[in-house]
Amino acid sequence: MQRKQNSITSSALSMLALLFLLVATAPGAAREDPSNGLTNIFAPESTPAKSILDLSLFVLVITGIIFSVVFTLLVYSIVKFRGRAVDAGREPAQVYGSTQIELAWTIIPILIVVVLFLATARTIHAVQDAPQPATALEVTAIGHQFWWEFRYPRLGIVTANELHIPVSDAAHPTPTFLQLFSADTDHSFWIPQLAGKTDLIPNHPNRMWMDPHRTGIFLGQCAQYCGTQHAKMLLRVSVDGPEDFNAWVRSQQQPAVEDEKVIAGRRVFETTACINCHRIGGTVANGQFGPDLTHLMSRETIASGAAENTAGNLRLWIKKPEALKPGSLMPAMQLSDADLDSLVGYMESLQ
Ligand code: HEC
Ligand SMILES: [Cu+2]
Repeated sequence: MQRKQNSITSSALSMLALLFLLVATAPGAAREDPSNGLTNIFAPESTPAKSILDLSLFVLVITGIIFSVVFTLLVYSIVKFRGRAVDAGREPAQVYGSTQIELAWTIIPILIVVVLFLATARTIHAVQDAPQPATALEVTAIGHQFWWEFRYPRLGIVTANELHIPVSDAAHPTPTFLQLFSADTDHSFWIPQLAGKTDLIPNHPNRMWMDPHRTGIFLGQCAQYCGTQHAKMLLRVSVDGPEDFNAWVRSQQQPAVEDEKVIAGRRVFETTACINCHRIGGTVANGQFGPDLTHLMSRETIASGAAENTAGNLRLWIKKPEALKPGSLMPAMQLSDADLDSLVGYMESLQ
């Protein structure tokens, strides 16, 4: 009996230690460099992400206190009132009811729940009902199996997978407000350091916003299972300084570069099914099913972060999308090696 109680106590103690370790070590990861492929919910860089972290820490502290109080009382009772040899065969003292104690353990939990409810409601209101300032950038994000489409309606830009937004400081707030749509099934937009998760649901536009406080690359991931290649549906947000952002906008607004040297590749593109699925500004290619390729080479990755945007990967991708992303909705087109080479040359001219 004694041994059993000890083992219960020690396993409960080790759980407490584990919980403490988790909480204590997690912020240590905040120093990670975002470009190494990791992201971190404990290092918010934008107002909504910060409000969510603050609320979670507040809830964690309150529940942590409850846990410690209950746990201490539990250990105390187990030790103090354990069965002793001298008590064998005797019944313990019988205690019936205590109005004071009953009131205390009814009212205190109700108060705690009310406090948690109010704190949560306040954060939800601050995040969801934030007014959109006139200086805000508007972006429409559309989830596709298995890539992201980004449209900037006021700027006339369409791009894919890599979102560019301006940094926002207190003196010149330029938050980004996103409208979220889906072209097929449910997806979820989540950049942990910038904002909470928001789902993209067919026929049900959702909204979210973020105001990044520093420049850099922020990574995220589709957070709602949407099919075979859900895991290779990465999000890459480049938060640019005002000048970089304006330069990016100007270059994206240009039609595709026309280069005589790659005319052969362009002909292959325009005479195969590529144009049914892809748009290239200023050409006959006007497909909507796949990513806009007008400025393909301005992106660092292809296929939603599945591979780096290099000539070798582009060739492999066009030859056999399965090799980089099994289950992707781009078909292998069975092109000859010569056609492939000229096609890749054309793709590389799309600056
Ligand atoms: C049936 C429609 C379809 C056809 C035909 C098609 N593609 Fe695609 N393509 C897609 C889809 C869908 C994606 C996105 C795949 C993903 O990331 O899961 C894609 C992605 C790409 C990408 C990567 C773009 C990026 O930014 O990630 C390139 C490059 C590309 N296609 C080139 C081509 C070329 C060249 C052809 C013709 C030989 C072609 N595609 C034919 C549907 C198509
Ligand atoms: Cu998805």
